[in-house]
Amino acid sequence: MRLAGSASFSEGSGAVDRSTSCAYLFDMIGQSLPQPTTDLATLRADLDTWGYCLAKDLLDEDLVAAIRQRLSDQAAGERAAALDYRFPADAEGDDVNQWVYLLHNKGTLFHQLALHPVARALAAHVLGADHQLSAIDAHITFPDNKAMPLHTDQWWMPQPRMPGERHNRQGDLVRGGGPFGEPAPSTTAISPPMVLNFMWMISDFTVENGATRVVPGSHLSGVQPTGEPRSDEVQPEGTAGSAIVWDGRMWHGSGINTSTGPRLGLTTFFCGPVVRALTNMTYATRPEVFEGLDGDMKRLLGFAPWNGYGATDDPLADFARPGVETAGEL
Ligand SMILES: O=C(O)CCC(=O)C(=O)O
Repeated sequence: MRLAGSASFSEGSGAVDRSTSCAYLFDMIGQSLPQPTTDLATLRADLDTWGYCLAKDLLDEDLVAAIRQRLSDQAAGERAAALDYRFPADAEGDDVNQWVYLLHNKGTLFHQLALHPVARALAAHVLGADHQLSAIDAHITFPDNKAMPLHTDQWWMPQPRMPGERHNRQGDLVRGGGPFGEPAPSTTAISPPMVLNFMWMISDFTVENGATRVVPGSHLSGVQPTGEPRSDEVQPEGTAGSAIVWDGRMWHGSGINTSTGPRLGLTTFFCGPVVRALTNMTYATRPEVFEGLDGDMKRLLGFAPWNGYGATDDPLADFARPGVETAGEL
């Protein structure tokens, strides 16, 4: 594994401003940054300490090859049919990369990723035993792309406030609207993680092909990045079939692909059961796909009420019912 920008950390020479950076953690904890591992206890500890972890060798070669083929075919098919999604340059700063959404509709082999025991164990560790899928999408970074601005995945989470202070109105928060600050740990209470991004490496992730950039320890800062690149970013590399996993508060963004081929990332993005999912799973799941889902996958997609939330007519039912099956005007 190579870490872009790691020189600033390892030199310990003041290359990074220790009053504002999470670099101080190296001195305080005396640990190295997360390394790829298959040990679940280490993965959990890395998530807690650094805000991300590197889960090694989760999928065997044949499964990775099958997923890569299905994803590549789907991406090419969507592009040929002019259904491919690229963000407008003024929205995400990049209009080269392709996003392939709602992968659970596009091949049952993708369901294995959402149901994978390590993914579920880490989702449970961060979010609790009950969690849902917020998205199951691929992010394919192509050569000549732009770096994604640093961001967190829960910019919409209100900051804690002391009694008497004006509270943050959740519905008024805007993406990219701060509060901004430095990634050093907060000295006051911060919000918990509400989402977990489990980014599967369907091809090798390298510095050259735009591996995800992260700012270690930034999940404890309680603030948002401005989007600008930073000297304390690192860019962990990993092999296909592995995953980089991060806490929703972590500062991160995809990298620049200077290689000659695409980087295939696939996120099974988990959220707590009262968080609105990024993609509208219950509306978007195709009927023939729904028919083939088992209970666990239905629960992950949000078809099951959670303590009454997400119910249709019966809060205690195992699964919500579509409108056509509920009572209308009588
Ligand atoms: O594709 C990547 O490396 C990062 C994607 C990302 O930032 C996100 O899903 O929030």
